[in-house]
Amino acid sequence: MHPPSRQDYISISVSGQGGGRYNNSKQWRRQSCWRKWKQLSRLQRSLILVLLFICGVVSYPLVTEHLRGLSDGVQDPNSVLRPVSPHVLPEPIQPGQPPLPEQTSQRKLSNKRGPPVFGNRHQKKGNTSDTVVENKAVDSKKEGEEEGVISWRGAVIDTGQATDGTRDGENKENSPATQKGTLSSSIKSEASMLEAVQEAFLHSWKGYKDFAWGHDELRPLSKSYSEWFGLGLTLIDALDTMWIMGLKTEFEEAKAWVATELTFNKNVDVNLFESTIRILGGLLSTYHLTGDTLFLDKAKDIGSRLMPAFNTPSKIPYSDVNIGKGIAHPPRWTSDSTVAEVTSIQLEFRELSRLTQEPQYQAAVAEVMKQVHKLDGKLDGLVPMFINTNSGQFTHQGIYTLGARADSYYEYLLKQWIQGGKTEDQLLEDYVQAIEGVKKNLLQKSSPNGLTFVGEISHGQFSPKMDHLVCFLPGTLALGAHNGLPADHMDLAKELMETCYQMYIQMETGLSPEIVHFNMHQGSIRDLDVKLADRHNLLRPETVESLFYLFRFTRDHKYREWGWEILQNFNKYTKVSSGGYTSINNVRDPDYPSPRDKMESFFLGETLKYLYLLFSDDPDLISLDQYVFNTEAHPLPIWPSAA
Ligand code: DMJ
Repeated sequence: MHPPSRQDYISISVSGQGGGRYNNSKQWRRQSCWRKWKQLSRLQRSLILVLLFICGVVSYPLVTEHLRGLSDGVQDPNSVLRPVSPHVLPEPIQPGQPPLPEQTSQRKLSNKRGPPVFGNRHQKKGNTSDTVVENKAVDSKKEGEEEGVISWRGAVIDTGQATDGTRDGENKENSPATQKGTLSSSIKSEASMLEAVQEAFLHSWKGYKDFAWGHDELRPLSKSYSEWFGLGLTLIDALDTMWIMGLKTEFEEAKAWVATELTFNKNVDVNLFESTIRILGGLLSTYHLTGDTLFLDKAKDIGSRLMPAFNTPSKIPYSDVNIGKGIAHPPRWTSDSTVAEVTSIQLEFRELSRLTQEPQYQAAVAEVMKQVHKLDGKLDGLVPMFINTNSGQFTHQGIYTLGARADSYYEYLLKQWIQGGKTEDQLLEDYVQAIEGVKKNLLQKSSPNGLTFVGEISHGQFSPKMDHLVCFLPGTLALGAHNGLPADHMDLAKELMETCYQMYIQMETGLSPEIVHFNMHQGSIRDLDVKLADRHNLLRPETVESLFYLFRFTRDHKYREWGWEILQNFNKYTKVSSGGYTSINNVRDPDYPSPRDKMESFFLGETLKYLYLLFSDDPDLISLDQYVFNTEAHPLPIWPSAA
């Protein structure tokens, strides 16, 4: 038995090997107080109540004085409160520089931390490797086409002009846009919000380091780990997050592991998509941020080992590759691949070609895009979920979703276009057409409150089902508007952002389930329902990802407030006292959300990174005019020709 914990989150502790149980200290305390209260006589209870009332009256002026001091402690010279010290950023760490002796992962967070100065390698002019893809992209521009103006079905899109009226970084704290919302009194300063995310990261890292070091994922309850590919997935996914958060000691420890322990010469099957977005993407991004060629060398190694996946009759890649043997294959039960998987590896392979000047990586993924562009079976630009690696045709047609198996196809259309300097018109046309397809076929309003949501089409029937995964869409739409796409993309982004937030706050834990079903009939009591099987939360990033984009482009502080609430709820319901955070089974039961004993690598790679960037006031901390995030939140440079 464990004694009740004093922590203010539900403490999940383990009694004995493998057996976890909730130790809900708050509830325990409540029950015990209530029991004692019931044992008192009526006279005793009355006396206590009178005393409490008198104390309240006497202390009222002191309390209000105290609260006033809290709100204007900086101005009031008599206030006993000290002003909140601004977040002082640390000196950047140089590649190879040893960590300072006082920096341990257990240390208290000091104010002397923050983002390092980035390598900015993409900004180097005259680097021949920068020109490989750039020239090709320029060639693709049609003759006579005006710079930055694309026409799609009669609509002229000025791609040089942000339709949200901003350039990333232009919105300053005192701009009119910032006055749209103010942080409520429950919300902290920028410094303390950043610190709260760092604490969440360090708590996760502690669990990973103590129980899963060098393995794929932490199992925080059983204080062990699980393997997927056996390649240190969490560690690699988290590298650039640590760099961005300025966690030097942790970054150096992880880098040492990459240098000495990480090998891809292993007889293991890996999923092409997952290893591309997490491992190749993570290594490329860390190379760009640090300038350390260790990460580029590792990226080349994994990139070349993944290439056998493209050796298929159709050139549409297989889902799995054995990176040791160089043999690829589809899943055992089918020769299909998932559409999102084969169309969401392009940012990474294109960047690998640009850096190495070896065109085969870019050629392989461009071929996939070319084929998918031409395929029949789309519904107004929306794609089915499966594609056959022999025939190169869509299969299992009839289901159209922005959720699982299709989601990042749409994301990568826009992002490849941005990465390449907004010159590859076909990508833009496919993206804009798909968004029109979403509006025409998938967009509906819920009842009673009229939330805009993205449903699915299943064999001609509309289904009001929306995956949490779809919550990447507000961010992507906002990014498009920022890059000159129609202003109504931004309007839609804001509406969907509200819906995604509602998917959190309407749940008893304040955390979103994996899937919701919206009500559309008149007289509905609530806007959304959750089926029993869909009540889990895997610590996914999509909503906080979109909050980050929306805040960057609007500076509306409500998005930060929403992100702050979500972080608090992760802390309350998914934090494990011995280290790490866990996926949960039931977002509707705050007393027992039923932990799953797994911390996904994207919690460190994406969720906490986006929260950190959301709370940072610095628009140059990964500027959206210089970087494009891959679908695992690893920033890759926008190619220099576009800058
Ligand atoms: C991540 O691996 C990526 O964000 C991917 O695009 C979708 N699934 C997870 C996060 O939910």
